Amino acid sequence: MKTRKQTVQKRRPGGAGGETHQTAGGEVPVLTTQQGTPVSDDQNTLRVGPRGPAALEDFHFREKIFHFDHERIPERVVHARGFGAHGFFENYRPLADITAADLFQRGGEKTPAFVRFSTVAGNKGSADLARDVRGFAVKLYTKQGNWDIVGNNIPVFFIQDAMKFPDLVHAVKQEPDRDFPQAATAHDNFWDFISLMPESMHMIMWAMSDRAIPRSFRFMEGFGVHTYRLVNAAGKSTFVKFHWKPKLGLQSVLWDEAVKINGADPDFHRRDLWNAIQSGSYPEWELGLQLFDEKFADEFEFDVLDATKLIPEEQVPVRRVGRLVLTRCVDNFFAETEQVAFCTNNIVPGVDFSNDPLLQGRNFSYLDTQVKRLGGPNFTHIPVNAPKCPFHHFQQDGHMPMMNPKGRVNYEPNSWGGALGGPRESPEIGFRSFPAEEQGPKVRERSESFADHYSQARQFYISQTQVEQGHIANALIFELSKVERLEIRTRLVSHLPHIDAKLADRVAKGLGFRENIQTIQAAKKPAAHLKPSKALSIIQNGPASFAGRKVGILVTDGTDRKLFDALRKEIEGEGATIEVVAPVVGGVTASDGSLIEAQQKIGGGPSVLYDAVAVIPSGKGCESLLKNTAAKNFVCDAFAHLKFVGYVEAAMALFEKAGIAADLDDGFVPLAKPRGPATFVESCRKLRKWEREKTMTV
Ligand code: HDE
Repeated sequence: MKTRKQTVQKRRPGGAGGETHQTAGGEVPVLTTQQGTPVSDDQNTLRVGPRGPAALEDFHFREKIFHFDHERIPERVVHARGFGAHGFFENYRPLADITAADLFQRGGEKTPAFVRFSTVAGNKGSADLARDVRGFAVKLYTKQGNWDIVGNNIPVFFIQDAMKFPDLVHAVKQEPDRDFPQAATAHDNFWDFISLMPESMHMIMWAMSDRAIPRSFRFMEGFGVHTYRLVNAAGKSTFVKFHWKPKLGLQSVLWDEAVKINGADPDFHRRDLWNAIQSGSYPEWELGLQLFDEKFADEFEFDVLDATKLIPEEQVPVRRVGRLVLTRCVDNFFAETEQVAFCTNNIVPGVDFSNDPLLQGRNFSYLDTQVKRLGGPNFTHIPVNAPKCPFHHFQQDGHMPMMNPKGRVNYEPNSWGGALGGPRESPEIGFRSFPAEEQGPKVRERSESFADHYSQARQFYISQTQVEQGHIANALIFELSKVERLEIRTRLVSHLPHIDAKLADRVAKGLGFRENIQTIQAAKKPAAHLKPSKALSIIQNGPASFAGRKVGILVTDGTDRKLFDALRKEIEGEGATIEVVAPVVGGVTASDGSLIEAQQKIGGGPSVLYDAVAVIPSGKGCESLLKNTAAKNFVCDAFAHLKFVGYVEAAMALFEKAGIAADLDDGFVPLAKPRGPATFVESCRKLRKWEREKTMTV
């Protein structure tokens, strides 16, 4: 958009009706229509007399309203709620022996990237902490074209064949007659469908685990899910599964926290990513490759083309080959995050597909959906979607092309010669599909090698700590308690004995079943010999430090300034941040008369927003908190959510009033002691006082 800078006469600030007029001048550009015509008055439509009918010739009004009427585009069918950022991928060292992909040829080379995280089921305006899979879609603008790795934060999927995707999505989203529930799997249609799809059981274990309620996008893994191929210059193919490993380790929230965060800050994940990038703490992941050959694929006890299965890291280690760093928020959410179009079919020379039937179906779906969403075939002209390398082709016209080919020639072969003739194919560097031998009858048939639906679900479950197993059981009980039809609850629970007998009993008990569980017939007898894999647990892959986390410090007038400063220094020294929570957002007067600025009023900054909290009121200040419900909830929730709490003696009155004083454990760290703040931060590295959970029922 062109702006005009010209000085215009200042007008009185208010119009005849008292409306506000703000005018251009100096550095302030003149408002224009889309055609560039300067606008004199943006407050009033053109009328016949100040109280008369509107005039149709008011082109400025009509253009403004017409454009507004067309502001919305269809939101994504799934993954509608998302948040994106720019960054780069840096390749550690050349991988030419494995792949010809240009971005992997040189060590230290940086490739621009755009990443969009998302939830799956919720609509665009839904809350961030829904229990859901998170999308982890990466667009790499390589020198040989755009490569999209459109993955999730869970390495397996619900279904084995793309044919079932519309059914899965219909079942999970709002029920069609009532249009609720929003962004929730806890309803009849979802569990009805799932209970009839034994292949989804492995994914269900993941979706009911804390993986589905991550604390931050920064603390979750990403997975390409399908088996892909990497192909080197000599044409040798290696199978690969892609992983993104977060530098800050894994972390999730508790379900009760998730529920409360959704109310306190429905934008919790977006705000977290935005703040991290804006403050220069750039989120980072390492790209990991699980590489294996045909021989391994043949010998592995599951089919590597089955997206409901993973390959344990103990069997094929993850080789870390580079890092992805997010360094820049978008300038405009709609232009970039909303309009970015990921397509699994966007691959580059050196990368290729496998025959995974889910992947093959996705290769059609993504391209197709972008045309619907973005309004035509020229969505690749939108800057966030356009390659950053040179590109030349003869595709033209359609809705709103921004760069039709120049010159007379728009076809080939042609005889115009040289540059006049336009681009031509390149057998040397052009993309070639790996010449896999394919043969067989044309059938609609699921391979028998896809028939084991429970063994890896069991492996996932037994790889979890006791705490995590408890969370899976509780999630199933919660979700199924929301299912109205008893036969759906019963059918779902009848799958669980194949995964773990104790889990099945626990869920049945939690649902108040009066009859014994009838185990459902399995297509293939589950294998019990698979060993636990530590890599599948969150708690066993936590952070080494408290860096990147946030502490909420509850203060009042009279708070000890020295202690506050010492605490802040210790927390910031660890690479974590603080937020000051006070009775009023204007802040408090500390013990030495200085002002401690606050970022939150207590009710606006509940403890669910923080990884740990410190409660450091003065004696008198604490008295004023005793009748404050938000203050009581602050400490009560911090206790219930197993947080580490730093405190001063004066806070005991509040703990007393909140009913937790008698239950304090060593997760409550006295700050006034020598090394108090240091001890508190050291404790926080463990993230949660998990032992406390045993003393509570959920
Ligand atoms: Fe998607 N998926 N999907 N999906 N998916 C979409 O594409 C689809 C699947 C994933 O931030 C849609 O642009 C089919 C697996 C992400 O823009 C749509 C099947 C995985 C995103 C679509 C799957 C994903 C999408 C909706 C089964 C993990 C968000 C809007 C065969 C590996 C990308 C859009 C973004 C989005 C189709 C299954 C990840 C409709 C048919 C498995 C991260 O095209």
